[in-house]
Amino acid sequence: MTDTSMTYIQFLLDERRRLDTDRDLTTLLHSVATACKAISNTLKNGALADVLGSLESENVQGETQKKLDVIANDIFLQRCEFSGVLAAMVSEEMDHIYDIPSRFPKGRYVLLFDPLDGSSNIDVNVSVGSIFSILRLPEVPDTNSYDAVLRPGVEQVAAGYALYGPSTMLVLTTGNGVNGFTLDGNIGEFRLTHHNITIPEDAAEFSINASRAQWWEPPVQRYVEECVAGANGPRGKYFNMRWVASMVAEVHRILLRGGVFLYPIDEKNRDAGGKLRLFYEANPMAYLIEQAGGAASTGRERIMEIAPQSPHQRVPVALGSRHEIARLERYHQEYDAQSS
Ligand code: P6P
Repeated sequence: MTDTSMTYIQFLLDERRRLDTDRDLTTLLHSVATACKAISNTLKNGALADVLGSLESENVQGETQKKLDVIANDIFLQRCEFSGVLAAMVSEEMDHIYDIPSRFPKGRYVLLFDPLDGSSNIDVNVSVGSIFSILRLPEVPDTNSYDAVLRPGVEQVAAGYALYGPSTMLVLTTGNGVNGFTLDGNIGEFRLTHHNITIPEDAAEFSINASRAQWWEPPVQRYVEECVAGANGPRGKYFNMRWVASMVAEVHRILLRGGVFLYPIDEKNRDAGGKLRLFYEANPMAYLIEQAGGAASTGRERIMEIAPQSPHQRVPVALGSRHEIARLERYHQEYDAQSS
């Protein structure tokens, strides 16, 4: 019986005892949580702390960096390199793979992360998050090259996110289900509040940036139009729509009450491969959604089976309640069969 007042580190130690989890993974997951607590603390003062606004710089994605993008990235680097169990880190905010400084021991783990997802929401005080994915290499590499870390999502050993919302939460999977923890400000620790999160198989909400409708492929247009048609349409029921422009907030809502999140490939982003990044957005969220009983697809293939070609690769994303994703995949199959 899991004690829901259990702290995050107690939960990790309990999992390690019950499931013989690798000690180094426990160490790394503790370091990640510490980084998320530090970021939460930095965010909460907002404009009072002079950390809002943008920098002159752009990241590897060609996106203008927010001050907090860089601050959050530095917090992840400092808090996690110290763990002594990492071979390298890959961040949305860094062009190149981050080698662990020689003053720290190295290990077999690779941490892939988006330090502050949805940061365009920061200046208007809307929820943002941090997303992380963890791979374990066969051995400690002498030198780091991206080749060593270009592994498919099915090889993740852990993934999760921190959601900096009305409360700060950390949601985690190590391949044994999904559990949610809420930051207790009184003790400065995450405490287990959402044990064994299971996503509803059906949905009554969909999330998509509807301003891009003119560029969607027909199967996506069909799916969304049927949702909008509601009770008088083919679905025979009403759907609500949500778009927070913060993937972490969308995925969290979907994990707790069902739904689908779609960022499909479209005429405008096709050359880039889509909008969301495989390594530190799509794969970790896909792992969480699948572990909670949902599905995560590009519309045509399982996200976690994609063989990565580059560390900042973008992919189409459709994830959420299993029955909805199956329907969307069927629409893509029918469209592709008709087109060919
Ligand atoms: P758009 C944030 O930049 C992000 O990567 C996701 O968190 C979010 O779901 C999406 O992009 C928002 O995209 O096109 O609405 O700005």
